[in-house]
Amino acid sequence: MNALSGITPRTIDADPYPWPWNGDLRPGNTALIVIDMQTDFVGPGGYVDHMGYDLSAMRKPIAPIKAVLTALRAKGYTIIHTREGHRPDLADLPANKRWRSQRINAGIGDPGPCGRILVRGEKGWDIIPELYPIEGEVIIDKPGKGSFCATDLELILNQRGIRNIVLAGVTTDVCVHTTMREANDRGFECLLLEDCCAATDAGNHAAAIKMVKMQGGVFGAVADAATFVAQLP
Ligand code: C5J
Repeated sequence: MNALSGITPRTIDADPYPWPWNGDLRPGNTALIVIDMQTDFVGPGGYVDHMGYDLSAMRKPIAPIKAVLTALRAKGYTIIHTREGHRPDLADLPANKRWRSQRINAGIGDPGPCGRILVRGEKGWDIIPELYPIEGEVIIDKPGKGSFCATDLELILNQRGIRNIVLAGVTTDVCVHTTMREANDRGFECLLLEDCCAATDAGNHAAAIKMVKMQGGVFGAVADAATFVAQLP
């Protein structure tokens, strides 16, 4: 029994501690957030492709995320997907974000083979077919890197009684990390699934994973998809 809560602990083998901290892991209090698995980030002709990064690295998490989705759907866990993107009139696009993207030939709002880059409603902005949400799953449209900024994510998590968040998606060092930090500061208990994430730079991916685990798990803990699925209550 867990001294803190009186429950029989259920945890996942994770680094640097068995997750979650209090052993209270159930479908009723745990959500998976799949971050920005959009064509613009992992598909040909999208935003990341325009910037010239290696798409094969960005696509590696698709299979493990799919396995995690299948397991969580079967057990009734809450599943949330996010999409980074802007209004067609770009009223929610900070001028400096646009300027930086234009400097590297991936101007947000500019036309491309998948439609206007990172604009809501365009082909490139939507979630890839392999991981498309099914009925009943929550989709959060966010204008920024963090999933809590200018969205109703926190309200939805609180309405559902979610205390534990499992993170997957891209990119490890940007939107996944920002979301994890935002969630951690709000008191959510976070687990990052290492092989369900990717970054445009392999060194940044590794550093982002390392950062989570420092100081005893300063932002939470890290596990892999196979361990998570095998040990999921
Ligand atoms: C970036 C993201 N990297 N989803 N967005 O611009 O990480």
